[in-house]
Amino acid sequence: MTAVIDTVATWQRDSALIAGRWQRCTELSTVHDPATEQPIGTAASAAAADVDAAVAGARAALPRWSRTSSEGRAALLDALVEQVRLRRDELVAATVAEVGAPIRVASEAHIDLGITILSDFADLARTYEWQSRIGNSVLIRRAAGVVGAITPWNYPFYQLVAKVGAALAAGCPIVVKPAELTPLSTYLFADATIAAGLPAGVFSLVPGRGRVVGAALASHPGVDVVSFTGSTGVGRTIAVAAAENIKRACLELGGKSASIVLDDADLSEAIPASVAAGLLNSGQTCSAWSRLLVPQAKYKESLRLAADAVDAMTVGDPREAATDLGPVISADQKSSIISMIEGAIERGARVVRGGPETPPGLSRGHFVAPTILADLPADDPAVLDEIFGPVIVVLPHDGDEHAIELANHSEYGLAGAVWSADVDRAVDVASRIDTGQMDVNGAAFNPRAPFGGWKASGLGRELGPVGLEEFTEITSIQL
Ligand code: TXE
Repeated sequence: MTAVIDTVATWQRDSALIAGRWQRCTELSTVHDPATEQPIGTAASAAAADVDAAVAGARAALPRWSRTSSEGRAALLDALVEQVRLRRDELVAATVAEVGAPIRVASEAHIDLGITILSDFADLARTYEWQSRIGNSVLIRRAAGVVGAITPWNYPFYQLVAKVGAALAAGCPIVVKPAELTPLSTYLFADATIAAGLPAGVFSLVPGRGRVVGAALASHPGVDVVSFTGSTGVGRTIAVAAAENIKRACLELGGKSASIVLDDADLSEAIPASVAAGLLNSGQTCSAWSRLLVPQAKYKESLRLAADAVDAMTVGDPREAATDLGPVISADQKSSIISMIEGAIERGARVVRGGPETPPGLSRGHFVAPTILADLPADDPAVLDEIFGPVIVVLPHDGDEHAIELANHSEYGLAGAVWSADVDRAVDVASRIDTGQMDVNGAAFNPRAPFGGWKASGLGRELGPVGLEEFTEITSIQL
């Protein structure tokens, strides 16, 4: 694996992909490696006029692409999957370099999972029932138009393919703006779209600043659906811009998901698995289980197991195969995480592991120690606010009803977990949490299960048929 990384030089890109052609941009931005703080590449920083041109190209592609048979779209998606697979190692290397994700996490959770999702959309394009009947009506699902996608830096490739796969399967051309901090994997994906023979304008890439390119895309009258993953604050401004143009906004926003351990659960399984999931990608995962709710009678034992799980983790160079946790994305992100940890300590938190100090030997790079906080009241900001770093707060509960109450005491509702020896009991608890997804006893990821949030976690769903439908409109024809 290390050899793959070593072969990669810097990535120098200066263009936007507009209407099937690379067009040079005058302004560039530098991409840095969060583990070394060194520059690793260059990306274009496009202007609002580039968004106009990309949207025009996408609109020109719409009539043909939306009327291409679903089999034809599926075949092109298959070709795209193949081209992405050819670039798999370079995509992993780019993800390690631009996100700071450890190579194992970059391989499995970013790239291989992303490829699974993309190939699932190829299958779905083939098998989805585009027509259904209700009484004397035929309901036809049709492409909703041009999609504008704005992606974040935490899982740049995964978020990209979740949007692109659904849009292309639905027959929608898509214009993508990746996060400024992590555009490199999206450039590699753009190369794959060209090699796969996607028609001009079906996929466009306009890298640049959120307030310039992202804002222009969100408010563009030529965009029919905006699909955004990022902060709740920016999501709100995008929803307003979309509403002004009466267009749909699909928003995947923040989270503060709870892993609920019931009193009959196997702690030795539930606690390490919850800690691993909560800290995955340095906790920069919207669905991270950043709250761990454990039985009051087993609070002490749970904290000990959580501490053991952290002690078993290796924090450091993401290029090393043994590394579990890399840096966080930026100096800004690090200082926001540290100040949230410090605030919690000032308010009386017990630091079970980690804390605000930089881990020894890791002063270069944006490293934050994996942190477990305990003894905080249920209303503490560290319990309620998304920290988006490697920090888990542990709270004791007095039983199932109290655990449900605590889990639902959040402005967010994206994901979560329940652990119990009794699956029916776990499902009953899971079905009472106001959240888009719940996993029972560490269940496997399902690429067809709708993913998305309640409350401030967003609007709409991604993945599978429900995700595809976000990019469709219905025409009902009465016979
Ligand atoms: O996100 P932003 P930031 C949360 C997490 C994190 C916080 C801040 O809590 O600590 O957000 O991260 C683009 N119009 N999440 O500031 O700004 C931007 O260029 C249109 C959770 O980096 O929301 C990027 O492409 N677009 C999350 C994208 O929005 C705009 C993932 C996300 O950046 C824009 C990331 C504007 N006015 C952060 N301003 C998740 N749900 O997974 C910025 N952007």
